Amino acid sequence: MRTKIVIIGSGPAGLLLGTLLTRAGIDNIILDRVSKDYILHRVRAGVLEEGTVGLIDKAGAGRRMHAEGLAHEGFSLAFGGQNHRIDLHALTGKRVMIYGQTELTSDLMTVREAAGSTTIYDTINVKPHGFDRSSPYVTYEKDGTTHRIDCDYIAGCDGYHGVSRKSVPQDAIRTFERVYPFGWLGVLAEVHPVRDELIYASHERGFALCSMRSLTRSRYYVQCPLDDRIEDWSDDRFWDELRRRLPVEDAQALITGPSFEKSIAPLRSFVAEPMRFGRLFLVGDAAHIVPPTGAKGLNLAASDVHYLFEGLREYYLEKSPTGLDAYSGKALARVWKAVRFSWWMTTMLHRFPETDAFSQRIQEAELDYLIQSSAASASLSENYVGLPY
Ligand code: RFL
Ligand code: PHB
Repeated sequence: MRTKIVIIGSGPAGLLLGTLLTRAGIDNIILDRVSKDYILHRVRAGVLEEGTVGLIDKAGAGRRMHAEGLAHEGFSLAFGGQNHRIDLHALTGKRVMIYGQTELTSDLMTVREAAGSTTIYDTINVKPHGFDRSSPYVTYEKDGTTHRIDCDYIAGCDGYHGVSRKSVPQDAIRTFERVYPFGWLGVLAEVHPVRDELIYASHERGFALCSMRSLTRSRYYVQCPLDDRIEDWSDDRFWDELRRRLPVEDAQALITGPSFEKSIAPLRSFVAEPMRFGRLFLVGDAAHIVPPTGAKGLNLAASDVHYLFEGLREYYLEKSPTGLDAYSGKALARVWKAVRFSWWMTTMLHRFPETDAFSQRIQEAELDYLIQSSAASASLSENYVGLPY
């Protein structure tokens, strides 16, 4: 088999890249190691930047998102028992879109299938080869047979645990990492969200986040110790803990119900440099991870896709390698700013095991400064809605 681009990974990065390429007439094949159904049930991100929304539109997959997604113009920072609204729209002229990653993935799959592009699920042992030479190819096993796809380029969109980054020689790659000493316990429940907008709450018992997927489905998180197990968290325990961390008005308004998804995610910052190795490009979580506090992971995957798609389009339609040569530098410049922002939001809003009285006061002063100073609120907002591409 031969195609122009083999995309490893059918998460948001791989699907968005594949859909944009197909629309531009550049053929591509996506390989994933899990099933379509598994991908569609992985509950993750919920907040899309305008740039991400624009790319989804460009891929022709935005119709349902615009009909069912919720455009938010602000969010609440809760601390000291009070809510403080950050007016994103007044401070930046921009909004964010609340739309679940699972819905987005489903929309992209539908558009891809309608266009007749190939996605191969349930593959084993996917391996990129020869990307340091002019004739790269990818091998994989399926139904007991080994297959080979020859291509011009390989896009490694296979997430943090994928094979692409691991295939690069150790001396060609540099990595940077920070692991945080806590996780997020998240639940989904079919209940009306406590407020119309998200609440990011800093509390002495730990961070909490009230998010949503729709007007009838809420997504809530509480900071928890890394060694906590899901079995230790009954729904009642979760709701009690969430209530304790919210301002009284929200705790009283909180509607609870049975959770239908519950999981614990560790928090980490990670960057691999560079993001290009000959004819292999790393895209999205394959190259970088951010803690979810800034809502940046999926949005960074989208901005990487933007730079790579433009580079590939220029290469095939204008015969120019300039965009591809600039990919790693451009993507990393934006990645590091989001890594900084996500680290800062995480540091400001969570309780760290080592937090002493001094650090505690510094956190309080920072939050107070943030809501008192319009310059500080504007800086937060500009990063939250997404820096320009
Ligand atoms: P994905 O989504 O991990 O997809 C990678 C795909 O590659 C496949 N794969 C392989 N395929 C073949 N061979 C192999 N060896 C393979 N290894 C892996 C996998 O099966 C999978 O299908 O990466 P991608 O596409 O880069 O997308 C990244 C986003 O999923 C991620 O950054 C976000 O979910 C992060 N995130 C958030 N991002 C936001 O922008 N806004 C948010 O509000 C937000 N909230 C979150 C989040 C992540 C969370 N968790 C669970 C860490 C909230 C949470 C709780
Ligand atoms: C979510 O809705 O899952 C979500 C929202 C905002 C974040 C992280 C996760 O910062």
